[in-house]
Order: sequence, then structure tokens, then C-alpha cells
Amino acid sequence: MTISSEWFAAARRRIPGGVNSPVRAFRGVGGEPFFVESAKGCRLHTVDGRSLVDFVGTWGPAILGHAAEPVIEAVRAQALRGLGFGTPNPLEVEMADTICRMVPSVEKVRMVNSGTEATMSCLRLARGFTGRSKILKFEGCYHGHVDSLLVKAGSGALTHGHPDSAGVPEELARLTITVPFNDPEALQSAFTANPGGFAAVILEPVPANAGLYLPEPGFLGTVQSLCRAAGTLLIFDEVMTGFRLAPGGAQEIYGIHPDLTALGKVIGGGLPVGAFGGRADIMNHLSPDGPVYQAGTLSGNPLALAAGLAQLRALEAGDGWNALEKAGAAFEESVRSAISGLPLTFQRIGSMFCLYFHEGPVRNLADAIRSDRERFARFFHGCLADGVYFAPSQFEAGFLSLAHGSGDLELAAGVVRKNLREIF
Ligand code: KE4
Repeated sequence: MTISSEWFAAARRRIPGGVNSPVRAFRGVGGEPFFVESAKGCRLHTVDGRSLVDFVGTWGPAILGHAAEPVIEAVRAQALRGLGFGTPNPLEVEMADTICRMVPSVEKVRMVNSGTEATMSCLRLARGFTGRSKILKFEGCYHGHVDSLLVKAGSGALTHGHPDSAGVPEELARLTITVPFNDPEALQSAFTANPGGFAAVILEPVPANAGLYLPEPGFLGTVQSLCRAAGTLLIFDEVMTGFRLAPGGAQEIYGIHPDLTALGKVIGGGLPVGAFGGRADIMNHLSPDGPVYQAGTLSGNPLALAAGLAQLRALEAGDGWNALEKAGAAFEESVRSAISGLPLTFQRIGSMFCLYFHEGPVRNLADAIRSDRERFARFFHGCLADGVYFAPSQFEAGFLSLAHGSGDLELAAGVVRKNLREIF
């Protein structure tokens, strides 16, 4: 019985599944989760005294690494000034100005407290602005646990085998149409079959909740063209890719300006923050200026914004994205060498990656779910036993941070090579 096991037994008595978010329960790989006592740089320190090289990074926010100095200092200083006011505060203006500067498609922005709130608010705003009810999403994309978006969803919903969650009324789910990602013909057909039009099409521009696969050349442009022709709003869910793939996120890389964007993770510096924004003429429909209601007690919380602003400033000061690309390329080279000749596919963009136990290529959900989950689980646990922590599901992406040094990456690549040799 490890100390983590004791904590997990206690957790299961009071917390459903012993976790506050399903993917943490290790159901996708078997076994029990470890409990973390502290984290610093690219490492987690468990209650069992283990130190693990962490490629999850609290699912994206820890882009500087855990407990990065500038973020800790900003939180410490702000905490002494108070944790929350429930009134406007200057940090909200600084964050709004920063987001609009870094993501030019965002002319106005509102802070919320999670990615789910961000996408949920985008949907309600799109429905209020267009007067339409139907939305379209892509199979395998995950946008948080919004009722309308828990239809063929990815991430934990996929991992646990209920991409269409119980509890979502059929009347509501019927308003959500889904098509495969990277399938322009299917998308065109969906628009044709729904002449009344959609309020919005929402997608992860780089889907990273069924592993990680990339939009094929021209696909995002096609999505945008079809939306524009139909008077449908285009929503990019950049909760994961925003401020990580580039200062302006995936939309900067692919040169597509969506009508609305959902954001989160990196802008919270590890504390609970989400945001949504876009065209001013759409955002002005939000209460108190407009008829679409949206609110949040802790939205714009000064402590969380102090953390997020410090993280963004540190990224900009050191051109963190260039360093992340270099680290990603080096890691990719090592992993590709380790998987050479094996029925595996490694896919990467910037500091996000996925090793599929599938010959590949992986272009969409249908490809991803053909991965060998049993071998993935053995790989996951083998690497964990050797001190390297990858996401506990084949249907999650891995993340590098600025704290992953060459030594850490070489160690991890060696562990990958060793465990693959034992499996194949
Ligand atoms: P949250 O509500 O969990 O803050 O964000 C939801 C969300 C929205 N959009 C995208 C693209 C996301 O990736 C997420 C959340 N990501 C997962 C990881 N795949 C969070 C991990 C978890 O559910 O515990």
C-alpha cells in the first residue's frame, strides 16, 4: 500500500471516482493515480517521494514549468493586496488589452473561470446574435462539459466511453450536428442538409482531445468559407492552443480569423481562468450592453489574472514560443529515432504532441480510436515506473514547457526507447 493508494482510498470515499476530473482516475490506462505533493519546473513530486518528468503540465497551463518564479512572485504580491473584490479592477483591463493585442481577431473579451465557461458563453452568444439554435461540432473535439457540446466529445468523455454524456436531453443534443474533422465534403453536406443554418461551427483548430492531429491544408479555410456563406459564426476553441502554439495561437499559425475565440489554461498561469472574445459587434450583444446574459462571481479575479499576466509577460520577454519549438523539434527527433520501424505514429505541433499506438497517419477521430490502447497502457505504466509521466490516456496530448531542459528530454526519450523495446 503506497501513500498515494491510501490517499486514493480516502478520496474515493468522498469524491466520485476519487477525482475532481475523470481523466485523472487512470481509467484509460488502468491502475491507480499517484498523488502530488508539489511541483517545480518540469517535475512533479509525489506523496510517495517520487520525482517525475511531467509531460502533462496540468493539461496545458504550466507552459513556463510549474511554480515559475515570475508567476509565484506576481501571485504573492497580489495576494497581499487581496484575493478578490467583486468589483472592476485594473488587472482586468490589462488582461483584456493583452489578449486583444496578442490575438487580433479578438476586439473585445470577457474573462470567465474555465474553458467550459468560455465555450458555453460563446455558444449562447452565437445563438443570441444569429437567432439560430443549431450548432455544428467535429467528432472527437472536446470543448469542456457544456451540455450542447458533450456530443461525440473527446478527452475524458472519449476515454471513459461516453462521448455522448448521459444527462443531456435528447431535445438539446438534437441541436448539435457533428461531422468528422478534415472532411470538407461531410461539412458541406451538413450545411446543405440544414438550410436554416447553424448559429455556429465550433472546433479546436488543432484537435488535441483525441490525441493530436492537424488540420489538413485548406481545411480551416473551407470551414470559414462555408460559415461566411451561411451567416454562421466560426468559433475557434483555443483553450489549449491559445498562447501556446504562438502568441496568437493556432489562428496566427493558420492565418484564419474566427468570429469568436474561447481561451483558457495558459492565461491563468495555473489558476482558474478562461476567456472568450471576438468581433466587437458580436460581443456587444452581451449583458449589460445587450440581451445575452453571461456572468461570473470570480470572473476577472485579480489573483488569477496576476498569475496569467505574469506568465504571458515571461513568454513574450523570452520569445518562449521559439524556445518551445526548438525543444519540440529536438524531442521529436529523439522520439522518431526511438519508434523507427515500429507501428507507431508521432504527431507534433510546437510544444504539443501525441504518440499514437497506430501505424498512422491519424487525421481524425476514426483513425485515433483504432490505436492499440492495451499497448499504450503498458507503455504509459512502463514510462511512469521509469520516472516519466505522460497523459494517462491515448486520447490526450502531451505538453512541453520552457522548464524541460535537454537533459530532461534526453532522459524521457531514453525511457520511451527502453519501454518500446520491452513492448514490441
Ligand atoms: P476546462 O473547463 O476543463 O477548464 O476546459 C475545457 C476545455 C475546453 N476546450 C479545450 C480545447 C480543452 O482541451 C478543454 C479541457 N482540456 C482537458 C484536457 N484534454 C482538461 C483535462 C480535464 O478534463 O481534466
